[in-house]
Amino acid sequence: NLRGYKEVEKKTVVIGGMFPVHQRLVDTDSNTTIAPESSDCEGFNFRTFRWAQTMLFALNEINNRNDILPYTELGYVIYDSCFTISKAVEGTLTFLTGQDEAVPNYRCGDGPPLSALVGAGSSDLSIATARILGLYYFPQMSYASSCSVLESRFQYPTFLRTIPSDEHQSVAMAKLVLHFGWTWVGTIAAEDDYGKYGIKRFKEVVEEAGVCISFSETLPKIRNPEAIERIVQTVLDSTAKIIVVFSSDVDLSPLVGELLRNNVTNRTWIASEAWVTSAAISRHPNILPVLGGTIGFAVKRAEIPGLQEHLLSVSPYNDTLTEEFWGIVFNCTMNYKQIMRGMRRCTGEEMLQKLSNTFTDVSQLRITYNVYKAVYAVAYALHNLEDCKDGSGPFENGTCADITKFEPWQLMYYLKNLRFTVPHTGEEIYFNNGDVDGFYEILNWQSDSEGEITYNHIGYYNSTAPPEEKLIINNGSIIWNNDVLEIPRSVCSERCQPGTRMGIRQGEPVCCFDCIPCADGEISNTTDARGCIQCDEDYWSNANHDECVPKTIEFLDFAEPLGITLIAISAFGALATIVVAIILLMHLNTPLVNANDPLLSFSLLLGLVITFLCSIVFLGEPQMWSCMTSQVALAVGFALILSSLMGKSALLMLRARAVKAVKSAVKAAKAAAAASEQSPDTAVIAPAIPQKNDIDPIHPRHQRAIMIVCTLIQAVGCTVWLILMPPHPVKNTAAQNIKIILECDPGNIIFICSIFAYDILLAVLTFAFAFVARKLEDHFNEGKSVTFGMLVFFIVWISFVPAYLSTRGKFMVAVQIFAILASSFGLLACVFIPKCYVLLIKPERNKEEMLIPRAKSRDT
Ligand code: TCR
Repeated sequence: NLRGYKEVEKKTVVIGGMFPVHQRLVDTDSNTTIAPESSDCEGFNFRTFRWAQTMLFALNEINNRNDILPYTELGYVIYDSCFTISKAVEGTLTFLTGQDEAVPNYRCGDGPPLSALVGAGSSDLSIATARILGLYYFPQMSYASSCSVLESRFQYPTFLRTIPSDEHQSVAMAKLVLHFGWTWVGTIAAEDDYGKYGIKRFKEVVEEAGVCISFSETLPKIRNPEAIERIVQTVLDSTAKIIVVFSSDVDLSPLVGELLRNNVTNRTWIASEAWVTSAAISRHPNILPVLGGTIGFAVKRAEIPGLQEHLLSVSPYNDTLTEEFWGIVFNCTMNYKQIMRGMRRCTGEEMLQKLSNTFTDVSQLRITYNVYKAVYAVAYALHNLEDCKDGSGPFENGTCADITKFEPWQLMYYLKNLRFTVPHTGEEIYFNNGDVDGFYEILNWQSDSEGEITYNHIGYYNSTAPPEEKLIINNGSIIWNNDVLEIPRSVCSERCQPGTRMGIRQGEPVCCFDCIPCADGEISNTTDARGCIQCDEDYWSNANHDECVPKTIEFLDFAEPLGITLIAISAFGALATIVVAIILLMHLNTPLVNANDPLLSFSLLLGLVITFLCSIVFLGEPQMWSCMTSQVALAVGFALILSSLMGKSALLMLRARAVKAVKSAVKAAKAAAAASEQSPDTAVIAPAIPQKNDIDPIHPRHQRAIMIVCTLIQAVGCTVWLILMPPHPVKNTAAQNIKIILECDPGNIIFICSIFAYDILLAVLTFAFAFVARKLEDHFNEGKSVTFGMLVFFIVWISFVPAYLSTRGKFMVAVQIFAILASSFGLLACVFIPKCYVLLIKPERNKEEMLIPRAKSRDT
């Protein structure tokens, strides 16, 4: 422990200091057979030793000034906390009690009053010491303990610090991550309060903003190569390109070594304040490919005039620490035991100036500056305390504290209400509930011409600024890892483009997702859409699924090739029918035309014309009128055709039966005649030979009545249908996704079914009649041709059903028209071609004789 206060005529006040000059305790066997001793420390740290020397420098400066504490000399006691809690606690107790063997709550002798403890370095140490010091309401002024838990004045009532709380730094880091749009980061924290609380707060803020943490690792405090290897493996395995490290340089160093060994490049490291300007990290040989491009937060930097001279002037004879320092720097010793063992002896004349060493490097005075500020804060508080005029003092009855014997809480009062400007830098310091404002410089690790790392200033974070101005970064001045200029990306899954939606992966963070294409009829028009939107009824998704496009409207148009063909065919059909009608008209008085009621032939032809023409009405965009006419015209047309045919075949059937009867009667008469010839005495009653009326049992009048009644029934049915539930055009959006099919809705399914069922009934009856008459040889075989025509009709409509059901959209209409045309053509051809053949080509057959039964009956 360094001690330096001399009893001069001036009053003396002692300031305590605690610095982690060594890095760790020497490993000792835990052996309880001998009395345990306080462990020794090892791992001399030049950086923290500079902090300790800065305290001495500041005290010197203050003691030499006449404006601060003119009547008081500042003494000091400095302890080495060795980065360990036990040493820090030990030092605190020693400091409080003044005993090397610390006895709590007891202080021997009347030494100069103790004022405050500057320090304890890292947060866990300060937390431990602050608890003890808090018991006595003893002020503690920390320069590096930034952990946010130390904000609590309830738990640490006398803790103050010149370093901003990590609350600010964690938020700043989170803002930085969000600023660059990274959503997939890894975190590494030291296994102490600094790392744990710092990362915890960082995670809270980023996760709230939707960033995911790829991995969270903890750096071991004590040597643990396996754990370090595991961390490196995690870093390598992870797809996160951004890694946030909250740790002191001492704890991070082993990991950096391992990263170098594994050549882990292509990552961007986000540094916390404790290692961002650490030479122990950045001066690793070949560090650039691994840690180049690192971005970190650093507290304010300052130039402290005279400090470098002070540092260079340390002499090995000052105290044990300087002696050890000297030995390490110059690789020599002053310990005679070691000299005996052959170590080089230090001359004391070695030149510090010649070395470039972290200790003498004053380019990054950040924590060092905090130490400087801390010492000044205590000094100014003491100054104010000394300066107090009795009667106007802050304490009871306006009393003041006495600088020679004041209570710690009295100094605490002055520290709390302190406001002063730091010499040389002009920065104004005050404590807001023990804390200072959060201000960080943002540094970027770039390489200089010699390949050494330089810390380039790229922006700053100011916690007191309005929200949007807190983080100011000059993106352009950043050089990323591998000398890349564009911002690295770190996402678990690439964004989902429009047309897809984010699909969660079970058991993985929300930032990791699959992009699932939207289903047909659904779209997403933003990136990273959570779900797809169903298109409206008349719309459908486009091929990319990023827009709803109107469905194409479909109907069988006149103008398209299929439509034209159908029109042509039906026109041809209608024309052919008319031609047939003309031929019949021209031969109106011939036996063939007259054999069966010619009027029925013409009504049949009229029906055919109607059906041929109505198929045209099926084409085109369905309208109210076209829907109504097409179906009705078809139904009535067929009714007309079928009832005409039925009228015809009814006659044929009856005639066939009559002919049969005549034949058998003639036969019987002949037999009777023969019998009477053989035995004339036997009276044989010859059966009566049938008369004309028997052979031609129905009059054309009846036939026409059949035709008219049957058609009328259909016409009435259709009229009722049209009045009650008329067919109407509809948009069919359900049948096909991408199209709206314009079609006719029958209005009422029962009506349309019964109307066509009626047609079917007529057809069946006609067929039955004709079938019975098919063998009638006379009559130009009309029975046969009607039978045949009806068969064609059935075949067409039976095959229509599956064809119709298996087509979609406008082709249904086409199928329907084909069926209409085919059946009409079938009937036209079967019924009328034989007739025309005879009329035009074989007129000689057009004789009465062809009507054998009639001729016969006339003969009789
Ligand atoms: N606060 C850390 C310790 C620490 C430190 C440093 C240690 C800080 N900065 C620089 C060594 C060097 C910031 C803590 O534990 O609170």
